[in-house]
Amino acid sequence: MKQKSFVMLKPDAVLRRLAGRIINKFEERGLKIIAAKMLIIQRDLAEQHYGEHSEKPFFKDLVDYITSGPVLALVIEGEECVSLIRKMVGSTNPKESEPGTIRGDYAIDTGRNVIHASDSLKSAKREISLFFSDPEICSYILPDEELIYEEP
Ligand code: IDP
Ligand code: MG
Repeated sequence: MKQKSFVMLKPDAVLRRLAGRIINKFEERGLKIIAAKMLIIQRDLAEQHYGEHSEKPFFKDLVDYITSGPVLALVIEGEECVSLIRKMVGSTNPKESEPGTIRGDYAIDTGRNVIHASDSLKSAKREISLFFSDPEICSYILPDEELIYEEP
């Protein structure tokens, strides 16, 4: 089933000039970028986005981190892409991420783990609507979809 996921390159990824390399991994996999936006997240949006963690001891540090510089927010589309992208991203703690995953290649500390990706279809819908309006999401067909999918 075709799904949309919310992906965000965190400030460390942008400041370390890793955005191109990370986006490249999604494109090479065959996934489709259907929205993109660079922004400096305001505190209230960060607190909403990470609302499920509001009682955790790391919450303030997490909000400080995510608001510390520009992020690149993306909506990515593809078959079963929510779980597929989570696998590409790797474990929350990059020390446990496999090499070849994004965190396994580019990160060491949990508090500087370079990327966010939705953990379920429900989270994806909520997160996409926090960051993007409907007209900002582009619906289009890639010319080579039959080379990626048996039944595009
Ligand atoms: P996820 O990003 O892999 O979905 P979550 O558990 O949803 O991981 O946590 C959200 C973010 O909060 C993580 O990506 C990481 O930046 C930060 N975080 C999670 N656990 C810790 C921690 O124990 N210490 C510091 N930061 C943490
Ligand atoms: Mg999460």
